[in-house]
Amino acid sequence: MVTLVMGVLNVTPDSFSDGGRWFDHEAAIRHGLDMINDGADVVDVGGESTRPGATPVDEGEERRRVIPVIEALAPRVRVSVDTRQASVAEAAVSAGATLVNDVSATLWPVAAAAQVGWVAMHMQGDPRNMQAAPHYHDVVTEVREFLLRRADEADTAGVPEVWIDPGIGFGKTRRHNLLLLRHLDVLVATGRPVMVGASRKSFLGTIAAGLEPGAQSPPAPVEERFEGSLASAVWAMVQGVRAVRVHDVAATVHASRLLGDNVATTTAQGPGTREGEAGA
Ligand code: PMM
Repeated sequence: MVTLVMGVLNVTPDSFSDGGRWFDHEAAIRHGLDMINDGADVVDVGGESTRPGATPVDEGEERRRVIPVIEALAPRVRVSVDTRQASVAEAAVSAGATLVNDVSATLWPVAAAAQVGWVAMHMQGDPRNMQAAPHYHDVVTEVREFLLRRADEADTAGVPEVWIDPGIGFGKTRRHNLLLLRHLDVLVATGRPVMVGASRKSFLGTIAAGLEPGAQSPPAPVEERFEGSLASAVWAMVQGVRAVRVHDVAATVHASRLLGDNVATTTAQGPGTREGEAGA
């Protein structure tokens, strides 16, 4: 199965990964169209930065940022709205979004009322304080239990499509992030469709910079996190994750098609078959 690729479109002045670049509506729409050309299955439009330490945005301002962009892109591609605010999610659905990507994992009633999909993401704390001192006894089990509880509530409320996402970087140390990535199979085994977003996150910068775990030196800048982002996405695809949320759409779509075709070929011909290698 080909993993879906969700392209990130932050219409914000301050996101860690691309803050300010797509803040102007015209530029945001152009970037969305580029991601569609690059093969994005979904474009995720967000108007509030959730980077560590970010302060919340007024709901009216958040709506002003995202709605014109959603209206322009929704006729061309599936659009999700990345928000923690019910009123923003409702307005986004009216503008054409069919998926509520919810880092607060609280908006399932909105998705149920509008009969659209919902992504429940795990976060410990909130963006203002989440990286202060993340703590778990067993991060994989705790994240799994939390997501399953929320997903069950969404089912009961009648949400037609429920995704779970471990929330890489949201109240997690580098070790927590790496454990969650290593054990993605635990989430996949729940039978729920799993989404993962590791793209350009800070822990990849610490690895790119060759830092020891817990070192206080600054991580490598986002421009140096591409390899780690693509490697994480490919790993997630191999584990059976159904969607990856990424900034570098073209490369990730390429990888997804490669793996999807490869799996289809081995399944059709049986494992170990080398026939047709020189062919199409
Ligand atoms: N990460 C960010 C924002 N929204 N949504 C989901 N479902 N999963 C994520 O990992 C996620 C998200 C933060 O990253 P950004 O600033 O690059 O958008």
